[in-house]
Amino acid sequence: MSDMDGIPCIWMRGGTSKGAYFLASDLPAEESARDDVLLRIMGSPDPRQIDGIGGADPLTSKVAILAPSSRADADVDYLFLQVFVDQALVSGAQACGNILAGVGPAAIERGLVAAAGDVTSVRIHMLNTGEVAVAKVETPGGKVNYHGTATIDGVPGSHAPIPLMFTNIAGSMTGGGVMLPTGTGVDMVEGVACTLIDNGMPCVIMKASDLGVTGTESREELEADADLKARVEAIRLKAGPMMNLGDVTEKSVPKMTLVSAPQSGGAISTRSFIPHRCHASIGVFAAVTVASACLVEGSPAAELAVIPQDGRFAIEHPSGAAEVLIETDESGGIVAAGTLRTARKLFAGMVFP
Ligand code: NQM
Repeated sequence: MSDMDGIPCIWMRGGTSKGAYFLASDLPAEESARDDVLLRIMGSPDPRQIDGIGGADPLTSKVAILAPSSRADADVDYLFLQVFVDQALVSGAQACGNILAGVGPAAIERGLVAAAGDVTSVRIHMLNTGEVAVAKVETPGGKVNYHGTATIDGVPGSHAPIPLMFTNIAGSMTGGGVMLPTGTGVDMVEGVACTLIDNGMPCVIMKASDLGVTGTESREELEADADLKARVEAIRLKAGPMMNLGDVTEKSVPKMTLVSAPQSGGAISTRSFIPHRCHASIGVFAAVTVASACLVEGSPAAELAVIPQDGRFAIEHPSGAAEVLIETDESGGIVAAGTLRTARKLFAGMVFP
């Protein structure tokens, strides 16, 4: 690839995140060459990402790589990559349900999936975890429609709804098809009661009060609290190996979620470190995982949660709440989870590494 070669790219908001969507066939096949290209495109490492298109925030320094599906029960393969802002790191060690919201639209726009009627169901094979998500995308007249009346907290305005449904996401990264990798709902780590859990996203869930905060602080206040961040990171480094994630020093998982009693009529209130910056809202799979933790008897989240009777959990976060739908069987086991997102195509063209 010469310096003059541009790479076709769609810049899209997916849920409460923003990222660059590529076809795998437009990027170098070899991983380290691909990662070098992505670091250059985003402008990393640099806290301002001034020499790239990243937005100087982990939530706007994300990449989706799409390809024709490698399995019969899906339409498109989706690899999520987190491009670190201030480190020369590109990590596939997590999924992303927000960027996932843009995958259906991008796959249709780039011709990987044909629009089928007014609403096209896109089965997305999430390569990071191996599971399949189903997204419903409005496609009147065979074209993706982004305009509509659906709203999600953390995004101004309203857009076309993109419902996302997931099955079999327990142990997505921690393995074994189980939600609780240590086999228990409460582990003491560095003297703090934690739930080590993965129902779509590896998370460590702790009571904010056990870390000396209320859990109602703003993102900025929590990010300025160096002592809190050091304690949370010490817990994370111990929890990683306990969750079968190995040494997590250079990984963006597990996410660290502080929970407190709901403030606005939801199921529970959250503040999440992802893992070093505090999330402006909450990740999709992280929200599903927090809702799941609320159902783990005796856990820190269960002690604070108000469980909804209709399976619709409003997971409160710094800019509102994310709605998670949890379906359970007669024995209370979680069989499916879902959420509503929106996406918006912002720019399509060539990006120059
Ligand atoms: O948990 C941020 C986001 C995410 C991930 C993060 C996500 C998810 O909000 O599914 O969406 O936790 O790093 O985009």
